[in-house]
Amino acid sequence: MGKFFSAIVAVIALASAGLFLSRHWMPSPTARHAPILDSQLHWTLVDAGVIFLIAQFVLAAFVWKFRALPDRKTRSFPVGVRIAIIIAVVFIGIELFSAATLGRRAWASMYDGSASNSLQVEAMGQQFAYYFRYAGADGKFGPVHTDKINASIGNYFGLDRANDDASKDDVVSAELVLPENRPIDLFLTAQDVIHSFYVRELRVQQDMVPGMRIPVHFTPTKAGRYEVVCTQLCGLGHYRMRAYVRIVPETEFENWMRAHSR
Ligand SMILES: [Cu+2]
Repeated sequence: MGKFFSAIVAVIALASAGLFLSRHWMPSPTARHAPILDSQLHWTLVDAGVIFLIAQFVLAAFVWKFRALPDRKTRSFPVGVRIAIIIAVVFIGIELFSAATLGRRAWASMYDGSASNSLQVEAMGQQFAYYFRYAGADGKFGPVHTDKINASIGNYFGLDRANDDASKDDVVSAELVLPENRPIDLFLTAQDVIHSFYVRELRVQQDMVPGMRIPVHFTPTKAGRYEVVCTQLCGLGHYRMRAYVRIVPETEFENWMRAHSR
């Protein structure tokens, strides 16, 4: 029986590794920072995968070698704890080292400083939809008045267009339209509970937190229509919380903006 369990452990470990290697799990990227993020993800999985396989094979070997036999007695292994601690410290050290080198670069590619020619857009999550806001011709977002938020009249951001000059030309849309090859500063917030903004192709995944305005920076590189999904369980309608981001050539973006300006 011990030999059988040992073989099962090894087979499950190999099958899981095989499943991981059998295909490329992410869709092809459409943002400039994607290669660095993909390489970070790749090495994290390789690292975790190698440790996983070693641990499973050691487990299988122990089950094989020390399985119960009629004349076998239980023995203690006094230095075992010390060896386990050394192994844990080495592995945690490797993880921290990769986070401080590769991981820091990947993080910086999305969160460090914005470009001077960037387009600024706000994204707001609410149960269970996304809304996006552009500053309009004046380049200024109008102030938000939370008491004026009213979905029934389409005032998702709580704007006071009658009294705030900067709000007058703000463009609000349920679809996120972005120009190709231009740096984007996307400011994420939420109205009610924590949501998230995830676009697989853009390699952008960031929580949207009520009361916070979290910036992410990226440059879309390939025109197309991609799904934005919420990856934080945010209520009963979470499964249907999604929007689309449409990446278009610069001139098409300008036309769209003109058509939606007020
Ligand atoms: Cu949500």
